[in-house]
Amino acid sequence: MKKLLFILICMFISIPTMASAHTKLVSSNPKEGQIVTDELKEITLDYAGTVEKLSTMKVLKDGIEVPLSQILVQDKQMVGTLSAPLENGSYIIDWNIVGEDGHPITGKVSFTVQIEQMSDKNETTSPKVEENKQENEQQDKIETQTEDQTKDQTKDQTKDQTKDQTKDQTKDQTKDQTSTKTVTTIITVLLLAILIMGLVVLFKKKRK
Ligand SMILES: [Cu+2]
Repeated sequence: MKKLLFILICMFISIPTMASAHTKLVSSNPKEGQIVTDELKEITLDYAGTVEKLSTMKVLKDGIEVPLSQILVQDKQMVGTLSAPLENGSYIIDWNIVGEDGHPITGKVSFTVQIEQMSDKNETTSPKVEENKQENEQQDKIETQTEDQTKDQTKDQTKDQTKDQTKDQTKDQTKDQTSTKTVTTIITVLLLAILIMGLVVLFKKKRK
């Protein structure tokens, strides 16, 4: 009987440890919401615990997969090598891992690539004829306006996407945490009941 009690107490102590052993994403390159201004060759995801070899990641631009030439999983890190440098635009890293405890976990990291193109600057060289100058100036104005509009749009889109994703992630995390809490509570209540029953049986035996 004492042995049983001992086992029950041990189980109680081990519950919180079981619930907290979840393999989370600790950091990444690029980070969530980052605006990348240099040529990007690799995507790095760092986790709180060891990641299984089955783990994988996808890079998406407007929902279309961007090819990765290699995905390397080592210890707590997953590195994806891009087959070509990324064009300017908004991207999403869609990762899918199997953690230390065997739990499959998914998540997303969104980022933007905004590399300044040198060719745009070279276009604004002074023309020789005055007539051409005026025409060019007008064109430049139009171009600048269009650029500004595009920039604004991209900013707005990125903001919206980031907001949505943050919301989704928070929801997922909250769900996950809630379900873990519920399971823990149920187990605790059950074990408490068993413990009380065990104690009752123990006392009855002692009285005899
Ligand atoms: Cu887990």
